[in-house]
Amino acid sequence: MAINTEELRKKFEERLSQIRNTVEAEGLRVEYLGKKGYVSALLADLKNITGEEKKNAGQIINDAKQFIEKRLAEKQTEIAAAEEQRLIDSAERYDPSLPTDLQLGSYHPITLIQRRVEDIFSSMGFIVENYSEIVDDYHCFEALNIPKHHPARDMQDTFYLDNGQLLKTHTSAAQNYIMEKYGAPVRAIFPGRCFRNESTDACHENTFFQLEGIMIDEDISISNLIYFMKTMLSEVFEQDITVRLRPGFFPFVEPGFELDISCTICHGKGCPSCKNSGWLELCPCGMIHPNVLKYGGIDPEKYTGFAFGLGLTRLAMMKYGIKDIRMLNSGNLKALSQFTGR
Ligand code: FA5
Repeated sequence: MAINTEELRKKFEERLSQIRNTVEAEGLRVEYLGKKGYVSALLADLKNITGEEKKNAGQIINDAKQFIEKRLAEKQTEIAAAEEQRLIDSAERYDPSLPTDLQLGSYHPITLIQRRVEDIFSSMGFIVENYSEIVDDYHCFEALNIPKHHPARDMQDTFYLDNGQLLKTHTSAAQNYIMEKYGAPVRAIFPGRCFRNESTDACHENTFFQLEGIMIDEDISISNLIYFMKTMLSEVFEQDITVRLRPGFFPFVEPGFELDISCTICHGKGCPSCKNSGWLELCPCGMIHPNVLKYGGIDPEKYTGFAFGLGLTRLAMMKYGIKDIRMLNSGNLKALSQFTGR
């Protein structure tokens, strides 16, 4: 039985000329060189012949196989070159005179600290939620037990839009949304940018970040709150830091606490970064007020929970030793890069 691969090569060439991309090229390779391909079928036929004839036929098939492999490789190179050209043709024009020694960027200290805190809470079963920067009065205040004309609003004067909405003054504005969305039990954190009509100084900005957290379940107590606060701070700082917990008033928690950190810039001695007090208010917290649970559709007879509002921007200051909070919004790459290792 004589083996002839002329027809096979001709058909292959015909098919090859129609190939336009790597996927089609791979398909053709499988069709010809795959286990069930034409070449394998020819090789299987060898068992029907013997001796010199078998040797010759084997050689012919091998030649054909090598020919196909070579032509496929050439086609792949051709496709890659065409693809590159296509990208070059479609690419935006660039200025070849731009300097080539541009420094790589780095993450902002707040992004770094936010990711760290998110990782810590995620590992403890908290979900991470996003919330809008523009909110309504109900979510920012009323659903948090702060009715109109309540004096607590004075502390959080903000920027109002013409349509009555406002730039959120605190991440607590998302509490009601999270409660309605998930019901109880729930563990969630929600970082976000906050805005306040505020005179700025070394530890106050008009635009800053907080990271809020709530945990609601049956039998949640202050001990749970303290445990999570301690865990978060020791994981963030990875060294001993001094904190203090004192009573604090927020209409949406009862009881409420102020959690202060001993200033890491002056080590508690007093400096402009901590308004010379040696302490910085960092993470107020408390047990969620029953009214707030009720507004969120959660039965306060059955469930209790804690909430905290971590000052993320201040945490970045304390973690990286940033003396003046205003530097964080300054866009000064040279200054910022000191804290992020680039
Ligand atoms: C609040 O915003 C409450 N929503 C926090 C809260 C949540 C209390 C849940 C209880 C339960 P306060 O206004 O104190 O509270 O802000 C919280 C933290 O945000 C402060 O401790 C501080 O770390 C940070 N912060 C507040 N104002 C500024 C500011 N102007 N600049 C930088 N950081 C600020």
